[in-house]
Amino acid sequence: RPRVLSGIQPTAGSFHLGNYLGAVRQWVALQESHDAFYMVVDLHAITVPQDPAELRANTRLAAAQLLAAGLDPERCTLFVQSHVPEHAQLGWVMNCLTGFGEASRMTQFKDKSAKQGADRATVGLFTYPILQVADILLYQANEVPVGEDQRQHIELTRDLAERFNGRFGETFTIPAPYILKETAKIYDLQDPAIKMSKSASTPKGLINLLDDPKTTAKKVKSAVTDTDTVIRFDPENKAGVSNLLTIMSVLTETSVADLEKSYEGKMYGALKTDLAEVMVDFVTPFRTRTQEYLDDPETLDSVLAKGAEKARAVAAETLAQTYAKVGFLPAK
Ligand code: AQP
Repeated sequence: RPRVLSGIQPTAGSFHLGNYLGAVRQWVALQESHDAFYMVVDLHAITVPQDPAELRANTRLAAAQLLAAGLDPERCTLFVQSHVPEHAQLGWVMNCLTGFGEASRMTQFKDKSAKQGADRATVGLFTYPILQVADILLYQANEVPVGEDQRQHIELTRDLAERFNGRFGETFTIPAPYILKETAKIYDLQDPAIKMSKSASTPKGLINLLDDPKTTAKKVKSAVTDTDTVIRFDPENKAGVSNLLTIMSVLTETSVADLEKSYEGKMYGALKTDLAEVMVDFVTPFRTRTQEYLDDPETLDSVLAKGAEKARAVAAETLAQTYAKVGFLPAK
């Protein structure tokens, strides 16, 4: 079975709809066909300041949401990044293989550091894509299911894997991004020109899966559309409506073409009302399931402990090979 690896940050508490449709939904599907490794990336979370107690709680919350979304610890390996020290260890080797200019070209860092102010951005935030390279290469992943915003980081991973293999001999699998075109980028409901994101979106533009379902319905109903009236998929000219159609299409497993047909002659309000209902039907059981996992932290922690053990077995082997290739003297 080909291997997949991906991660999600525990920073915001609730996952948002972009995280779910762009990434987590694919993770659930891929555990059936792939040898799947999924992790809560707490090392990445501290690239921006975190309250320790909140970080701990959000790490469990992220794991609970992944299980609620359908990850099955019998079918995939689910773990917390900091439980596997090899991530930081391989991260260092990858740091030493990356050019400063090469790292400086990462657009996510440029965007995020511009928002924070250059003086407040940490070196950790700057090297975060390089830690991500290590995350992926440690597991010899063939594919990495992510949203479009991560494409550049997967490219960097491929470059560094090829560089290492070229310099030290065949060591790492070259991974490919696994990005589904339809859901690669879910847009902000209030500003469909930008991606839905925990940091850039306004509360009204961001659907948090753990929001009260009434709030979710309200946000859907007040989504920005356009002054036209036709319900048609046309991302360039009708970004808001197209975003709603994408979300509806995925959640109801109906093609966009069929949706366009069924909404022929209808107003935007009809689509929004239906989507609000679909969203409520989706988030209500998701919230309940998440809470059930949170109510049983012992079981949750033991799932994560088993996951870390399975992950470490793979990660340790890759790290040992890497250290040997680099020329580190083995510890006796
Ligand atoms: N709007 C989106 N559409 C599709 N996929 C998305 N992802 C995030 N936003 C969208 C994907 O979600 C996965 C987990 O992301 P993360 O943990 O790295 O979170 P993030 O990218 O930091 O989430 P945000 O909201 O985008 O955070 P900020 O505001 O900090 O940039 C990834 O696979 C990502 O592609």
